[in-house]
Parts: sequence; structure tokens; C-alpha cells
Amino acid sequence: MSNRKLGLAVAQMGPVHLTDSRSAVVLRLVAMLQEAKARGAEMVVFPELALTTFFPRYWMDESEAQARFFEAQMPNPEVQPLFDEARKLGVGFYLGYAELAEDGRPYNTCILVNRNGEIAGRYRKIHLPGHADLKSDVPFQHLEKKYFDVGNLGFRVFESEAVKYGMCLCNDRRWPETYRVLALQSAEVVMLGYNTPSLNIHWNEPVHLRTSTHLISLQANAYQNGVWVAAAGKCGSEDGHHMIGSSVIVAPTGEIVARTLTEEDEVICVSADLSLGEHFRQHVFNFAKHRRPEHYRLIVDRVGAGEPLP
Ligand code: CDV
Repeated sequence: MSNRKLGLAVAQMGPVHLTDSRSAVVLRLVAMLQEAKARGAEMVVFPELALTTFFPRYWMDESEAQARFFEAQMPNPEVQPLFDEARKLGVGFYLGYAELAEDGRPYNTCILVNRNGEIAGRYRKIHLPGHADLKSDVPFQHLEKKYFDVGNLGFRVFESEAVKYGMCLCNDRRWPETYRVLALQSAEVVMLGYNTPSLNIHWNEPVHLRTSTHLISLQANAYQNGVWVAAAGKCGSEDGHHMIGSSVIVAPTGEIVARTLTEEDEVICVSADLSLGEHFRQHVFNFAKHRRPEHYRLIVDRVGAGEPLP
């Protein structure tokens, strides 16, 4: 078995307020990239929609949202310093942002940038939570279904600097299908960013469960797929709207090996032994040997739960 190590960091972000400029946010990202590199990182994971506040909580016209919060080019002059620093330091990163694609379609997107500062992979969020209509009886909205199209690139694995990376975004982390599709492409590390409000506007969920279900999803899926999972949150109170922290790096054992302590900008970093994932994939989760896809048909044939099979 190989003994391959990856310096893997998660750069959690504290709040980004409505009045914060992109340039100010990028300065924070650059500072965390530098700290991560000094602590041995080769890959740094930033949150979902890292450049702006979590704007799907606000109702506005799509055209206004796109003008204020979306990027039509990546990199663009405001974000370029992050790409430049990555190349200078020789460190890669994952970054979530709102993308206005060339054809004008809006996506909740993340990119993989390699150690040369080049975009080496792109993912557009598939599991979009929330609603598209205005809810008048809740303290805030969750309008991802209004502002974003469902991602059209699938779950893909990108090999960069000899590491196989899978990417997803926030709500995707709660769906086992996400990780399994990536693991079937031999992903070694799954990277994700998230913005998870501490209050659930859809049903009355105790606040502690928000963190508990976040961690359960990451830990179970890391273990069941033999992958490292690196999850970066944007957290704390954005203009009075609180989001959970608890950004983590999870080993293929399902154990949390690093976890943030604060709800502010904070870097955690580990030396991730990629051979640990190989161990699980060759034994208990040896897919080629043990999977029985002929008995999993319903997973792709049905969307919602229905009647028992005849
Ligand atoms: N940004 C997200 O996708 N947030 C969801 C919330 C709505 C539950 C999440 O799964 O954390």
C-alpha cells in the first residue's frame, strides 16, 4: 500500500455582511491561504458562496441578485489576488461562489484551482434546498430554488497534482448518492463548502441537531466510501442571521481529525494519509467485490418513496 500524504486545510469563514466588499473578503481568503500554507497545506477548502453574504435568505428580483452577488468571470479583477497568491505559494484551493455562466444561466458553483493558480475542475450544485416562492411567515427566506438552476455538470472527479478530488456543495453533503457517485470514480478527497442557518424555517428542529446532522452526514459517508472529507462553513451571524460553524476534516475511518473552535475565520490543517482510504476500499468497502447494483435499481428508477415492490 502506498503512503501518500496530502497537506489538507479547511479555511472556515466568519460572517460576510451585506456591506462587505468582494475585495475585503478576498483579503481574508488570502490571509487564510498564507496561514494554511505555513502550516503545511497543499490544498485549502473555502466555503460555499464564499465571496458574498448568504444572499438566498433575501427576497429580490433575479436580475438584482445577479448584479449584486454573481460572478460572470472567474477569476475577475477582485478575485485575482487569491489566484496570484495560490500560484506564488504553490497551494491549491476550492472556492464556492455564485456563477453566471457564459450562456447566462445562474449556478451555485465551486471550482478546484491547482497549485499553478489554474482552474482544474468545476462543480455546479445539484441538490438545491429551499423554495422559489416568497414565504411571508418566516424570519428569513431560503431561495436557492429561485436564484440557481440545478447544476448541469454531474458529480465528477478531478485529478490534480496526483490526488483525485470530488467536489460538492452544502446540502449535497446530506445525500449518500453524492459520495457514492464520487467514490465510484475513485475519489480520494471530497471537498465541500456550506452555509447552514442555525434555525430551520421549514420545521421546528432543535438548534443542536443542525450541527449533529451535519457531522453525522460527513462522518458516515467518509467511512462508507473510504474517502477524506473536508468541509468548510461560513458561520456566525451575518447581519443577524446565525449559521453553524463546526468545519471539519474527517478521515476515511469516519473520525473527525480536525474541527474549528470558533465562528470566525479559522484554519484547520492535517497531513492526510491517502493510503488510509485505500485500506477501506480494498477491504470492507471493496466495491468491485461486494456491491450488488442489480439490487439497487430503485435508487435511479425512483425519485420519491412509493409502494413496496411487487
Ligand atoms: N446552503 C445549504 O444548502 N443549506 C442547507 C440548509 C437549507 C439546510 C444545508 O443542507 O445545510
